[in-house]
Amino acid sequence: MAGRQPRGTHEIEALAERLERAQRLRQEMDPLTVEHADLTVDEAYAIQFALIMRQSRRGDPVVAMKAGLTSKAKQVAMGVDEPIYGQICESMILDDGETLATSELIHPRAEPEIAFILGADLRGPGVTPERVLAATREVAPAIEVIDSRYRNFRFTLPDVVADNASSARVILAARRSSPVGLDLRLMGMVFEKNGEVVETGAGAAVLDHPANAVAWLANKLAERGGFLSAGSFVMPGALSNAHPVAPGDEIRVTFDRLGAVALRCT
Ligand code: 0L1
Ligand code: MG
Repeated sequence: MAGRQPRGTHEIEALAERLERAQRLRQEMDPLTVEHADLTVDEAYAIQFALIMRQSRRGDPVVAMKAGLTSKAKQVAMGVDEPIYGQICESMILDDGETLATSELIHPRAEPEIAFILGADLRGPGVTPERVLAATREVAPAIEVIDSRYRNFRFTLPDVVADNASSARVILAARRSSPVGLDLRLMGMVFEKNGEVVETGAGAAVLDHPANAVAWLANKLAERGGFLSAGSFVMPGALSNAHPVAPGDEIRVTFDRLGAVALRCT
């Protein structure tokens, strides 16, 4: 950052507008860092917040949060050692059984997650995984549909942060379970695409325990004065790779003891 002032509101808004336009027109764009190689992660979060503020002003409020890049595989692929976060607006949520209209997105991919539904606020700093579990009312099988606005899903860390961590759609199973008595670290998962097993995994793929990802998120949000609120939910990150989805595809994710969640694509 030495040698220049942080980007001002005008430039942050202009960059958010570019991302918003790509999303609205379903058109891939070049990563922001092609033109702005010195974009910092802090500035990228400012762009993300500007993007989400535009959405909220149009009557689409933030109802949940996500952590991304929480698995070793994704961190190694991106060359980073810290997760990122993004925000989930009301319009991004699909009900259990609802179909995904892939024509609304650019190049969607589905990934398996365990959603945490909070019964109490989580305010950092100092949130521990134990506090996360105590504040969690229920957990549910979930699928996140990610959709980078960047060409060929290629980007640097600031790019993906600005692009709201590739958030696109989220589907939670109607069936919910209390986390009490469950070992989410050892929770086994089978991910099927069109009846074929394409991935298997366990909860430990997510920062060693998905509650670690929720704790990280609560503590990270505290840096900007934010927190995770009771009644909202958190997507802590994927247990495996994401897989592209196209019209006609059916995704099914089954967890030991938690049950299954399915997604049909048109
Ligand atoms: O939810 C995620 O882990 C996605 C984070 C962004 C990276 C990607 O689009 O794969
Ligand atoms: Mg995810």
